[in-house]
Amino acid sequence: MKKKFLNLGSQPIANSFLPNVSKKTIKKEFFYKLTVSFDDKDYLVSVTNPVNPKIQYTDKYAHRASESKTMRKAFKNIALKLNKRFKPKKIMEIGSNDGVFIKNFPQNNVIAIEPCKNLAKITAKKFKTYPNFWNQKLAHKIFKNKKKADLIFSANTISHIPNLKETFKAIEFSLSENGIFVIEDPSLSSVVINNSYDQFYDEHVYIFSALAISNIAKKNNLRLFDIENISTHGGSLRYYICKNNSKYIITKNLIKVIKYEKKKSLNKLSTFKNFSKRVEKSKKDLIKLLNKLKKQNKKIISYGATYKSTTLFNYCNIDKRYIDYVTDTTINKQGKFTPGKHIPIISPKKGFNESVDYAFLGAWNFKKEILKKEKKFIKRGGKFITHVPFIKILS
Ligand code: DWN
Repeated sequence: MKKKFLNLGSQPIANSFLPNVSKKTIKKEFFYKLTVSFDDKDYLVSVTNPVNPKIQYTDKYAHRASESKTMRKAFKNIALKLNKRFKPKKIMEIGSNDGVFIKNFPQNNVIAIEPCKNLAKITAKKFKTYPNFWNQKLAHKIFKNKKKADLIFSANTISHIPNLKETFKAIEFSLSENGIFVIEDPSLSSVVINNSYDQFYDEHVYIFSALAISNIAKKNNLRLFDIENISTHGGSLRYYICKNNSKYIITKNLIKVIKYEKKKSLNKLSTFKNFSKRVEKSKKDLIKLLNKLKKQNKKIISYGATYKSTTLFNYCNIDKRYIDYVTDTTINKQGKFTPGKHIPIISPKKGFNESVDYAFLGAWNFKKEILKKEKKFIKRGGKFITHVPFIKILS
C-alpha cells in the first residue's frame, strides 16, 4: 500500500523553461502537487500522482546528456565495460537522448529509442532510431520474428516511466535467452543519505532501490543478478537484469547491496518519514543562509539550470529576491527562465564573472568537475553553496 511521506508543494514541469516572462506565458504554466509515497509491498518510492508523459517529453526536450565531461566519460567507460564483459551483437538503448552512449558502438548493431523528437533527430542521422515511447507494441514491432537484443541499456530513463509492468514485459519480450538489461538511475540510498530531495520531480516518477528493482524484475519473468554503485548523478545504482532461465548467477556484490539497503531500512516507512523531517530543516537552513547573505548585499547566482533545482527553488520559494540569475552551458536553456520561479538563465561566459560573490550549486552532482573548472573564482574569494548533504558554504 502506497503511503505519502513527503510534500514538495506545487511544482511546475521541471524542464518547462520559459521563453519569456510575459503574462500570457506565465498564465499558461502548468503546476501539479508533488508528493512522494512509499509502497510497503514492493518497496517502491514514487511520485504519488505522475504527470502525463506527453506533456513532459516533447519535441523541445532541454536536457542534453553529453553536456558534461563527467557524463561523456561515464558513458564511454560503461560502453567499453559492457562490450568487454558481454560482447553484445545487437544493442538497444531506451532513452538514447543525444546519442552519448550509443556513439560508442558500431552503428549497424544499434537501435535507439527516444520519444523526444528533437533528440531522435540527432541520433537518426547515424543510428536506427524509433522516436516513440517504449512499450510492448513497439517491442513487437522491432523484435517479432527477429533476432532479439543481447544488450538493452537505459540510463536515467526507466525511473521516468510510470507503467513499469508494461516496460518490463516489453523488455522480457525483446531480450535474447542470455541477453542482459542494464539500467542506471539515482539510488534511493544516496538520496536519503545526501538529503537530495531535489531528485524528486515530475520526470523522476521513481527513485529506485535494489530491493524494489529486484521485486519488479521477479514479477516479469526477469531477475536482478548483479549491481554496481556508481558516482553519477549524486550516487546511482547500475542494475544488471536477465531472463529468469538465463545462465547468469547472482553476484556477491548484489547480496551485499541488498543487505546494506535492509540495514538502512529502505524497506520501512519510518526511514522516509525521518527523511522528510530533514528536508524541511534543509529548506529552513537554506533560506536563513540566503537571507543573511542578502542582508550583507552579496550577489548570489545559481550554477546549472538543472531539473533538480526546479524542485528546490519552487519548494523553498527561491526567486530573484535571492538569485540574480542562473548560468548554464546548455545553449537551448540560455535566454530562457527557470520553471515556476522565472529566474533568468544566461551563459557562464556572460554571467559567471567578478561581480559574483556566491554561486549556489544547482548542478551539485558535478561538484568535482565544477570546482576543478572554477579554480579562479574560488581563488579570488568566490564561494559555492550546496544543500547536499546539508546547507554549507564550500570553503
Ligand atoms: O534524469 C535526468 C538527468 C539525467 O538529467 C533527467 N530527468 C533530466 C536531467 O536532470 P538535471 O537537469 O538535474 O541533470 P544534470 O545533468 O544534473 O544537469 C546539469 C546542468 O548543469 C545542465 O543543464 C548542464 C549544466 N552544467 C553547467 O552549466 N556547467 C553542467 C556542468 C557540469 C557545468 O560545468
